[in-house]
Amino acid sequence: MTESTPLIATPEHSVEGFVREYLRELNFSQGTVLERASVNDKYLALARTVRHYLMARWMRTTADQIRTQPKAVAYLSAEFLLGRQLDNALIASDLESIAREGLASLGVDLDELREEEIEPGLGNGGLGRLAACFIDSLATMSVPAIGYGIRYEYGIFRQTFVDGRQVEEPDNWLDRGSPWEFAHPEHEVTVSFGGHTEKYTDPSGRERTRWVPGWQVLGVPYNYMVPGYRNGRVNTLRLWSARATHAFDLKIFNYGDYAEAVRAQTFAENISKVLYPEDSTPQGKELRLQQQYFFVACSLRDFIDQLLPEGFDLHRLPERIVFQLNDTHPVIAIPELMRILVDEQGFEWDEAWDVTRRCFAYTCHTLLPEALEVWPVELMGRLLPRHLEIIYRINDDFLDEVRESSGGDELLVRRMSIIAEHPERAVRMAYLATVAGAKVNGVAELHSQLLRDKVLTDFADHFPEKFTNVTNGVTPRRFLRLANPGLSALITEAIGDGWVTDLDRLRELEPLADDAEFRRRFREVKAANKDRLVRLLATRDGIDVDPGTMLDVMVKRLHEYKRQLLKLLHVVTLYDRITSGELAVEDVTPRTVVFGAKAAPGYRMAKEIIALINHVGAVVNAHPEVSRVLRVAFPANYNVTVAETLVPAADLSEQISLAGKEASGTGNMKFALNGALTIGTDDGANVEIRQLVGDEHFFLFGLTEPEASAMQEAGYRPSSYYEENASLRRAIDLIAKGTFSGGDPATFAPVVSNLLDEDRFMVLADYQSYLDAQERVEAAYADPDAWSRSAVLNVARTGFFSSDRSMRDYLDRIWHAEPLPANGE
Ligand code: B1N
Repeated sequence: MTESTPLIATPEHSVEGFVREYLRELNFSQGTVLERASVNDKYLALARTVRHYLMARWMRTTADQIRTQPKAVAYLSAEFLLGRQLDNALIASDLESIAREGLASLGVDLDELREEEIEPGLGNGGLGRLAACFIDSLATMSVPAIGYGIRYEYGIFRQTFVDGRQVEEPDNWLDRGSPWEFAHPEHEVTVSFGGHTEKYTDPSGRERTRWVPGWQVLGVPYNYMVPGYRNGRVNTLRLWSARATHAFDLKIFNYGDYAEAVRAQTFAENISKVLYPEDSTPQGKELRLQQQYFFVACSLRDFIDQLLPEGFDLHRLPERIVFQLNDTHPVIAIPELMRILVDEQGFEWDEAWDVTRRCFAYTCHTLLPEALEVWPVELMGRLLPRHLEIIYRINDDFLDEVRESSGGDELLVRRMSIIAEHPERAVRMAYLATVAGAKVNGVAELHSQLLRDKVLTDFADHFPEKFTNVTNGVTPRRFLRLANPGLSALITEAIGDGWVTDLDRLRELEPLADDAEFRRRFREVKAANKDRLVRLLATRDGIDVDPGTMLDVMVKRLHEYKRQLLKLLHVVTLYDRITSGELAVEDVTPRTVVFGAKAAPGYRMAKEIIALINHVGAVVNAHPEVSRVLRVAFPANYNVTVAETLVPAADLSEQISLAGKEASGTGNMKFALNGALTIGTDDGANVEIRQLVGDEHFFLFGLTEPEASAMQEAGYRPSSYYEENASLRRAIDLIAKGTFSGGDPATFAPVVSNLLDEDRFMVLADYQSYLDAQERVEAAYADPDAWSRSAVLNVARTGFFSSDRSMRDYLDRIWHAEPLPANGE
């Protein structure tokens, strides 16, 4: 056997072959028979069967990479929000109809088994989902790539509501078995923490440093298949799980302290126990820094020891790898590579720096100052003493360079220091990434511009060639082909199926926007998608939705900057106008406003806003008049699986962040691709969506970023809007006087005073403009033909937002790597 032709038993791609394989799995892996199998047994057997079909492609892809030693991309991310695996594996391997037919012949319903899968929720929101889209695209484009992350035992919490308030429950996603992963304890890696450093003289007389760690843990890799779409390729996602070292507990066992040994084990295994549930506002917790170092240390070791040939000259590392840093979470990989090269491999500092600088690139995902990670020097020094020394040295060298190029501008030097002095000494991870990274990119045009102009200004002046943009994208496989089979079939009938891997081809639909018959069928698909959503919300949440209403959807993490409150003020205003008699129900376009949002458990205001939405919803939905034309639906525990049914059903997509705050957004792209129209501000990727679809097919409102900044500088006074706008005043007064809290004004007083006294994200300033835009929405929706024409044009013109295009941009602008030759299917 040679590396390039691994010997794999591949099951036959036919209904009979599938059934044979399935029964073997049910009998021999699940240890049961069809007659007695639970739904979970049947699901697990199905997952394993599908896995078999991907195995040969996986092994072949891996063997090709080892044989040809191409430059590879390692995507380092603390989050991969994968969503369910079964559906995606079925479409990637072209097994859907075979599986459906085969199972049916055994009296088993494929759809019932699909529902059995608990999605791996190993991410918070957009950033984690982006990582999942990117590895899907890399596999589909045959790019040699590996995803590295953490196998959290508990993913993002399960959200429930008690009296309308969010309650979090642990997400025990591994409980019922995890058929998609392959543990490789034999490839465990040791990771060190704590201790101190010491100087010594090596045999050649050189002064060197070594790290004497205080404690260690093991990282066990778990491999996941990342199937390309029908291209014969399967890449790898490698997630690390923490274990106690054998030596550690052995020593304690020998002292006879069994309980202490078990405690130590728990301590070590805590590292990969739980995903931090914060989106955009990381808390500087010690365990979080442990997680970050744990997974990047494992990943670098793994790449160097497992994926490079033995004896590889690490001076040439940049020819073989680029580590893409998904935000600052993996940035500690930079001093880790320096440590490996200098302390372990005996490189001179400058040689090591030269290699390191060319191995990393950094993606920034935010503009919010509070979201930029900093680690207190005290903590870093205690947990990673050698890394702190290395960071100091990098900083010293860099600041010398700044001093020299600026003619000794000490103010500039202080501003650019990787070490902040106030409010405490701390390492600014974004600065470290910018100094060390070969490239720095933002995630949408506007965001990249603001990054240069406002957040990393001094760095953009110092390293203008480093800065670039790559606009985010989403995978058309999951978010169109799989989530929207009706629209997919309609598109394929019209233009063929090439769009699934070449989304620009959606342009060919443009002429059909003027074809009345096509529009009629498009509306039929939308109606069927709405029915599907109505069934889901009825069975999953007991929520009753009228599919005849306009579906107005706002789903994303709950954050003040995203402004769920602005949407809610619109709802309250409609309620007020109808109940006061100002508006007759006959004159209102019936709509269902759908919210989906999780709040970080420690984010008080976000949780108050969730409660307020639920309380307003309860009053609106119970009102005999109002509820004829307006309803609020807030299904708990919004996740990738829910998105797959919700997005294709939406008519209106709410993308209403304050301009300059949402780095990109990716939900906005999913909705547009599925034919929802957007009501949105000039923010993040909305800007590019509007440019592509055209002003007439997008409902723009609100301040622009320069206007909002100018207003903040001049001294923004939210109460002046309250005083001057009667409709706004009435809406806020309704909340303030307790209309939605059983008459108790105290319940939502914190939300009200936050709006009136501070309103950091200028909800009140944009209120009137938002209401006006909603009136334009109503007018447009009244003409179904014109609306569906706009919707079709949204689909036809947003192929740009495929994550395949994002990957091409990264390859051209940042990675300079090449796809492997296709592996014909
Ligand atoms: O990343 C997405 C963007 O589309 C969104 O606009 C952006 O808000 C999101 C700390 C984050 N930025 N920062 C985070 C997540 C978890 C965490 O612990 C920060 N997420 C984003 C993809 O580019």
